[in-house]
Amino acid sequence: MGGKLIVFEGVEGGGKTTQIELAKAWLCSRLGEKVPVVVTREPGGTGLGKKIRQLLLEEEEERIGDRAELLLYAADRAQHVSDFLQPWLDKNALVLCDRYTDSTIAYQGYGRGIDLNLIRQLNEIATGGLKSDLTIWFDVEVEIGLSRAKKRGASDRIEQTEIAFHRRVQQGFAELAATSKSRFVRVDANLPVNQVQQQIQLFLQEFLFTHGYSEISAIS
Ligand code: T5A
Repeated sequence: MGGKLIVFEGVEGGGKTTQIELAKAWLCSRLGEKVPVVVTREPGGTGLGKKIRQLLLEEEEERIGDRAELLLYAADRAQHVSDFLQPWLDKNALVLCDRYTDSTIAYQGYGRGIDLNLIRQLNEIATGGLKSDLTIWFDVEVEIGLSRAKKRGASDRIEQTEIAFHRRVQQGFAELAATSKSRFVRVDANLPVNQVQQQIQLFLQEFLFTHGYSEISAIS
């Protein structure tokens, strides 16, 4: 069957971190121990990645230039693919990943204005061509997402960027969803946690069925 990469994407505060854990628990309850289910994130899914994450998100006196930022995300991803994602996929795991290549298109491309083709090439280099099998897009209004993130605690470097930037990022995800319909699904992330969770479970149920996991579990 091979492992599968399921990515959670969207603007700040959409609820990805909350829902990825709920999705893991639900998948484990459906699949038992026969299929490993692992959770990871970008940036920061490896030891090197944790150091890169710190560089990217902590507020420093020296401003990180847009291209330097792009390359740091790419370095994090290259390490993540080779040391975490691919090894788990080779073990036939379901890998749930908080952000992946589409975040770079949306944030560094639509948000910062870096050429989209250049980013696609860089994504290709960093991933060696590894693509998500399913991308769940958390479509939340920018203001709602930012206020949730703010309530949670101190904002990081990117959350502090002006609102127009976050609107461009949102536009990026909307365009990606419209042009990559075969792997993108949209959840209405403005809704309460349990309703977002229900939408995700329906998509995951369909995904498991389509990819032959129904033979492993009690999925009907
Ligand atoms: N980035 C990343 C790039 O610019 N380029 C890239 O290539 C990549 C990979 C990562 C930053 O890096 C940028 C994007 C980001 O700015 P991060 O800390 O991982 O930083 O940021 P996020 O992924 O945005 O994580 P957040 O924690 O901010 O948002 P989440 O995970 O979407 O939301 P979550 O679950 O933490 O929820 C936030 C708060 O809202 C509550 C939660 O309890 C929590 O308090 N909440 C809800 N409240 C009401 N209703 C709901 N439905 C709720 N769901 C959650």
